[in-house]
Amino acid sequence: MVNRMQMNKKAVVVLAVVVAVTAVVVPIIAAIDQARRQGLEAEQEHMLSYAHDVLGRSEGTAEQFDAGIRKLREARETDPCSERSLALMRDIDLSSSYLQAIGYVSQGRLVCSSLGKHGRGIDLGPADLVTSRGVAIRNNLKLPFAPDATFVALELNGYVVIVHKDQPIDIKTHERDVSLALFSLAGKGTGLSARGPVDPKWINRLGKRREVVFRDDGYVVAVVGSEKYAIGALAALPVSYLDRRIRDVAAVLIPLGLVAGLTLAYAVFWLTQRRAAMPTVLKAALKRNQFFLDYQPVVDLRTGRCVGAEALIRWRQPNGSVVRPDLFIPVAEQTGLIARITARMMRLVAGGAGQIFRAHPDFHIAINLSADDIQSDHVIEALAALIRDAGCGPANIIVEVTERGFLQADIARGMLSKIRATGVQIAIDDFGTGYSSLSYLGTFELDYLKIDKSFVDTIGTGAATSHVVKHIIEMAKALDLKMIAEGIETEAQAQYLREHGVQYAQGWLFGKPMPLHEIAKRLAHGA
Ligand code: G
Ligand code: G
Ligand code: MN
Repeated sequence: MVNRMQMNKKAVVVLAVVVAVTAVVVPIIAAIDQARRQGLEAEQEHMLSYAHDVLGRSEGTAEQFDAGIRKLREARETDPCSERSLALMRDIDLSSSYLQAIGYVSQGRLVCSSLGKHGRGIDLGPADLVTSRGVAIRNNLKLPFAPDATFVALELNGYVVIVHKDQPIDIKTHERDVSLALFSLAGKGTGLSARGPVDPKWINRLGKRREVVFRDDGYVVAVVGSEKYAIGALAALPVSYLDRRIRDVAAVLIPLGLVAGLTLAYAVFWLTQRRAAMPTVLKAALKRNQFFLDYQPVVDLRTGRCVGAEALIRWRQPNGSVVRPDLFIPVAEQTGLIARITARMMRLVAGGAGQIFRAHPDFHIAINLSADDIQSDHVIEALAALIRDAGCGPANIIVEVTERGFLQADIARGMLSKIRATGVQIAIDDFGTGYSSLSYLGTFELDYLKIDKSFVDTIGTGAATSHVVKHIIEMAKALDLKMIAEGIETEAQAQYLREHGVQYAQGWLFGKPMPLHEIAKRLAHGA
């Protein structure tokens, strides 16, 4: 039996941990995977837009090249290096954002340009490729007046423009490791300028399309081709860049998820264990006499004298901690143990209060009954036994019933009537916090109405609900009920209640729940 229970317990722990960790980690992994996929998509978009940027700059260059050469030809100067020609070249140069220079070439030599006359001319060397339109391209040009820079020269009909080789790929990218390239589609993908590693076979993937995006060998690649010129551009990002970012995120999220999962598992396990164990533990507590009573003084508001006390049950666990009734009374009610607890509470009152009743014949003790308690006749016998054993009269006992106890109205009405017939008095507890209809109230035989702490708390606050307490008082008066106000903490509250005719009060202002012998001490001192 013990073995089986231990096995079950182990199985529950394992199950709780597996379920909770799965419940937390699986969504995290799914989220990471989703983030990776979205990241990949976003990077594909980025690459496409970079490739278009590069292409756009090159197309701009090509347009300015065409326009510049057209202007020079339309000028029809007989001497291409005349002062007027040079002035026109400077004009074109200044108004063309992409062009570094525009000039005249004769037999492979740059004779003059927007920069001036070049003496015997600068040798441009042979063309690297010639496009179908007849544009001769030199793609790694060095010029003596700018030895550190590399240029590209585009020549057509004796005119040439010179641009920085890096000009088309000189764009800002969000990611550090982006490869960019501009290439000519004429010479089977001859690179014109590039940065970062570029695989020539990527260019071929474009085929006849205008743009293509794909993944290849660890890269996200976008390739685009121009509609007007025989040029294309590409942008590529190593996937490892994304993986690194995702790994950083996962390195934080997954341990966090594990911790959250384990915490959740522990909480679930702890709660289920506790709940499942409660009835068993309550039974054991009854058997081992772990319940005891504290008593909270009830005072007469006019004289300030202690006229009675409310018995409040507590459960001292073996480890010494004291459990308050709000935690175990509901469980006892749900599991049918409340009758045994009520019986125990009454025996504790009977066992302890005899002496006080003998010394103070007018003293009263209020006991709390739960809704179930007033559904059966047992309570009548139990009260009779309590009165006999405590050696008091029935008027020394007040039974507190919460509004919930009135729900089965007919049975409750009959029971309360029977109890009252024995001379025991009845108080309605926690009044106003339940949901019973007010019209019922007049049909029950009652002696006291306990004004709940939540209404007392509103006194003097100016809150919208602060006038409710006045109505409760008026209603109690109309029904001819005596009043006990609960939870009084300030003299102002006591003053207000006193002025409005409330007779009795309980609260920290007068005394917290305490052992019965403390109450006896107070009575002896006449406090
Ligand atoms: O003072 P304390 O926190 O213990 O009171 C909590 C609530 O528990 C009170 O509202 C009171 O009505 C209820 N209570 C205290 N003792 C008993 C008891 O013996 N039986 C029942 N049914 N309720 C009790
Ligand atoms: O059964 P009943 O609802 O009357 O229980 C009253 C509850 O309110 C108990 O838990 C008791 O300890 C608590 N209590 C009693 N007087 C005061 C008080 O003046 N202030 C506060 N905050 N709690 C009180
Ligand atoms: Mn009470």
